[in-house]
Amino acid sequence: MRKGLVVDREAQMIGVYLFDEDKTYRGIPRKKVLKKTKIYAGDYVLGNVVDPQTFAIEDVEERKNLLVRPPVANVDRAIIVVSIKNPDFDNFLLDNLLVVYEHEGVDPVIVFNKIDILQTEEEIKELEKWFSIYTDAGYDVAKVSARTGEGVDKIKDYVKGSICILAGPSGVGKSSILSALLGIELETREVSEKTGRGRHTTTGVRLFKFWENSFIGDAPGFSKVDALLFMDKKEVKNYFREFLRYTCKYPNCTHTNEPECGVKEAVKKGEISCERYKSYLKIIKAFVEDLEELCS
Ligand SMILES: Nc1nc2c(ncn2[C@@H]2O[C@H](COP(=O)(O)OP(=O)(O)OP(=O)(O)O)[C@@H](O)[C@H]2O)c(=O)[nH]1
Ligand SMILES: [Mg+2]
Ligand SMILES: [Zn+2]
Repeated sequence: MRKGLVVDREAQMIGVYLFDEDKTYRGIPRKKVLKKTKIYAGDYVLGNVVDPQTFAIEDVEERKNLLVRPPVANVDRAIIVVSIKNPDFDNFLLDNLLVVYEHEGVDPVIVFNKIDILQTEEEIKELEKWFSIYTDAGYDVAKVSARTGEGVDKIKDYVKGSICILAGPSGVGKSSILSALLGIELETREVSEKTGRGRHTTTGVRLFKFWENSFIGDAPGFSKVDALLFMDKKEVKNYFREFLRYTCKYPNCTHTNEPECGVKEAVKKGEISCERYKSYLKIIKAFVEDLEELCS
């Protein structure tokens, strides 16, 4: 049997890419396959070419992971696109997303798009503030404009040799970045003047071949993500990267009201940002008595 990658998945359509032929077939799953599992973009499938357009899918390989939004399997990296303005930056949404991706074993990269529309000193300061916060937390962060092309080249390096998806709120420019990367026009839409967000134009999932062994997928945006739908409260602390640098008196410390907590000490010293720490507390719905004092 031959191995292919599902690169197109929309409604009844399954596109299977065969590496050795550099060609995409229409995949038709055998009944026994459908009984076993659904088929997602990013799935590695085994089967045979049965005519010049058709690949009969006999089996689906075990997945490394399966993301829910977008529904893509075997994702190595996520490019999380956000903007400071139009739509406004939502750090709580970003922090939830980061936790979810770390939990799924996906390596996230943060891209601030639309830097071309930042004009006032205040807006630029805002960008620099969040840039430092996420860099200090241990993430790769890029400043980009899909419109002018600034910074787009840097993203190319992230995609190399991986299955990579663009994720983030609606209207931040995910499809525009993908168009800029690929040098083709994809469907984009205007951000609603009233709400700063808009209707989702991207439907279904498609992975575009970028280089040898590199695929990148676009997905519809969203306005809310709740990390607790993906894991237990107790696990969340493991997915705030910067927390892992510190040790606490109690190994199962939740970094809330325990004594001699290394994370809280780091917050107090300014080594961990209060914004990130507050997001953590908000995700796990915890209340810390001396928060004001820590973050003064
Ligand atoms: N000024 C400016 N506008 C941008 C930039 N990138 C995208 N836009 C505009 O922002 C709007 C939304 O862009 P999309 O690429 O459709 O955003 P998206 O994240 O794919 O949105 P969804 O598919 O709804 O999640 C469009 O009007 C784009 O032209 C940018 O770097 N600068
Ligand atoms: Mg889009
Ligand atoms: Zn602690």
